[in-house]
Amino acid sequence: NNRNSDSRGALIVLEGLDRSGKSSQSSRMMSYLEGLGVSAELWRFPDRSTCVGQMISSYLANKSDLDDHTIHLLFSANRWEKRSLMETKLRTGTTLIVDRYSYSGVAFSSAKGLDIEWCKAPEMGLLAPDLVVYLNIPPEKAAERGGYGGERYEQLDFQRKVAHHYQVLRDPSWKIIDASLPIEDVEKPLRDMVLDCVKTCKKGKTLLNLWS
Ligand code: Z5A
Ligand code: MG
Repeated sequence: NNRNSDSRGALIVLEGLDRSGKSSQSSRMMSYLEGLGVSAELWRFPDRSTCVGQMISSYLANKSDLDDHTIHLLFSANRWEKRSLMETKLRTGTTLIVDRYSYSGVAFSSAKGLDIEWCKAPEMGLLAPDLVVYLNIPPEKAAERGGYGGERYEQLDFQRKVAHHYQVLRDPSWKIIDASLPIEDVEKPLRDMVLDCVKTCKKGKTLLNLWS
């Protein structure tokens, strides 16, 4: 492990619809980075291991009902409870590959009809990703993939709305990959984007806050 004290890790976020391949690509990325000797961890939101995460998990499994604003704030709180650990990891040189982040929070809640600015507000002050990769797939194609349909939100008409709201949220810095391609063809450009970002952060790119 040859990190030096002033080099930091990169905050890399994968976003995309249900079944776009975020989890598959995140874990493949971890093996790749490990092989290269890059210090990295795989994180995901929601983090279902915390108390807040358990409330979210029960909501997603349709075991509890919550007002749309309430669940939105819980998703946000679930990121806030990890913020300081996230900053420590990054500043001590660990790269974080994060499977869903604030963009999921805003895209899903605004797809339900909540005001987008209201949705963004509680995310302000969380750490801004150094790289956002959007795994782009038509909702119909994603729905054909395995395991679709178990949880709340896993319905085609709602996924179409979410896709639209991701487009509203998308900014020019996002990298877009065609996620309907075979796994290896998604992985290849993703590797290049990630390595490039890790390199830039190592050189001392400033860590910023989200939307503030
Ligand atoms: N949510 C929210 O509302 N607010 C928030 O703030 C946050 C989340 C953070 C739970 O998320 C829900 O919470 C989610 C958003 C909402 N609801 N929805 N929809 P989650 O992350 O726990 O679960 P998920 O993202 O819904 O779904 P997922 O199943 O984890 O999708 P994925 O990670 O993108 O896909 P995958 O597991 O890698 O792949 C799915 C399948 O496709 C699997 O069988 C793979 O083998 C296959 N696959 C993957 N890539 C390919 C390619 N390239 N070709 C063919 N087949 C492939
Ligand atoms: Mg997943």
